Amino acid sequence: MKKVGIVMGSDSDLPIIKKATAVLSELGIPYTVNIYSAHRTPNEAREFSLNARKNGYGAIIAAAGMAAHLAGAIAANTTLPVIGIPCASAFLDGMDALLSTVQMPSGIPVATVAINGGANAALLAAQIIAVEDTVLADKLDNMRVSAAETVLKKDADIMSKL
Ligand code: RP5
Repeated sequence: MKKVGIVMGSDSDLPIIKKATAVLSELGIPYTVNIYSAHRTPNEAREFSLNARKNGYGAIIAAAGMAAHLAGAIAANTTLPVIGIPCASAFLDGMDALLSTVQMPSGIPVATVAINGGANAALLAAQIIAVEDTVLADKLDNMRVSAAETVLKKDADIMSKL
C-alpha cells in the first residue's frame, strides 16, 4: 500500500496532526511524520516533495499555520495529491492560514480542508489511496456506517436528555 506523508511546519502543529494519525492508524495506512517548514527549512521541504513519489507515497498532508505556505511549496515540487490543513494560531483564528493554503494559483492545486481539520485530511488521503485498493475502500464504507449509527443512537436518546 502507498504511504501517506505528513509534514507540519512546526511541532506546535502536533495536536492537529494527531487527529490525522489516529484516523490513518485506525485504517491501517502506513504514514510518516516530519517537521518541514516552507520558511525555516525550505531545502528539506523541497527534497521531501521532489522524492515523495519514488519513495512510495500516494498522498501528502501538509499542515501549517500563520503565513501557511507549506502545502503550496510541497505541491510545487510533486504531482502527488497534496492536502493542506490550515492550522489556527494565536491570532486571526486560522483565517490567515486558511487563505494562504487555499488560494493556490491555477496549475498547482492543494486540496484544503477546514481549519484544524486533521481528521478529514486523513480521510481524504485514505480515499485517494482507496481508489486502487478495494479492501481499504470497504474499511472506509464501514467507517461511514459506524459514524451514521453513532448519530442515529444520539438521535434516539436526545429526548431523554431534555
Ligand atoms: C507555522 O507557523 C507553523 O506551521 C506553525 O503553525 C506556526 C507557528 O510556528 P511556531 O512559532 O509555533 O514554531 O510555520
